[in-house]
Amino acid sequence: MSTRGALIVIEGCDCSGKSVQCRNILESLNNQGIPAELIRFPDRTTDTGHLIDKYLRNTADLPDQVIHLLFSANRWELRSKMENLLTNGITLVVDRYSFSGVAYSYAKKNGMNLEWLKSPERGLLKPDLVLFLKLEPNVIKQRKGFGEERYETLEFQEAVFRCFELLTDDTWKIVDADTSVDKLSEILVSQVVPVVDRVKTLPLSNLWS
Ligand code: DGP
Ligand code: NA
Ligand code: NA
Repeated sequence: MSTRGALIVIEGCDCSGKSVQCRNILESLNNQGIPAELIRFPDRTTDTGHLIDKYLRNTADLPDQVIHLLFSANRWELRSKMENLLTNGITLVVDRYSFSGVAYSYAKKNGMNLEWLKSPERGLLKPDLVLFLKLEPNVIKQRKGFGEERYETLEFQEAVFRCFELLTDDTWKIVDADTSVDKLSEILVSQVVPVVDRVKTLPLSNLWS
């Protein structure tokens, strides 16, 4: 019988170390003979991704509702590719997902409610595990590169952090990210491997449905 891969999502505020950790997790899984691939949202290489990239670098402006739907569309563009990889036994390590989608938009506090914000995400694949890298916005603020893009202010990151907390469920693990890169990678990998094993014969399901 063929078995599926696991859908592993890494979430966190800006500069919480997600991208480095995603690469380390991937390398570690591959070293252990677990086939895995990296996916990152937003995917700035697609047509929607180009516009999202301009928005984030402040060279394009869009209404909050429009950018919300574009980020979501950017995830929908990859849905079938992700499903194919997973059903072919490939584990996916995903750098940000629908939780960033809802948290970053909700943090704008402009009247878009949680139900409205979640709605375009419904039907995307449900992660088997969400690893949330928890780091105080005050620590994040000191990190290299912070402040370069649209959302990177202390106040906004604090709001995003509180919005993420509203989205936690039993697939989430909150991990203290204020530790060395290697130690953190070790902790994350130790969370991922049992999940890869556990979900092998479970069906895929949809997020928030
Ligand atoms: P990153 O490349 O991971 O630093 O993400 C770029 C920025 O985009 C970061 O500030 C988080 C934000 N972001 C990621 N996904 C979404 C989303 O779906 N909606 C909104 N509004 N922002 C997002
Ligand atoms: Na960023
Ligand atoms: Na980043």
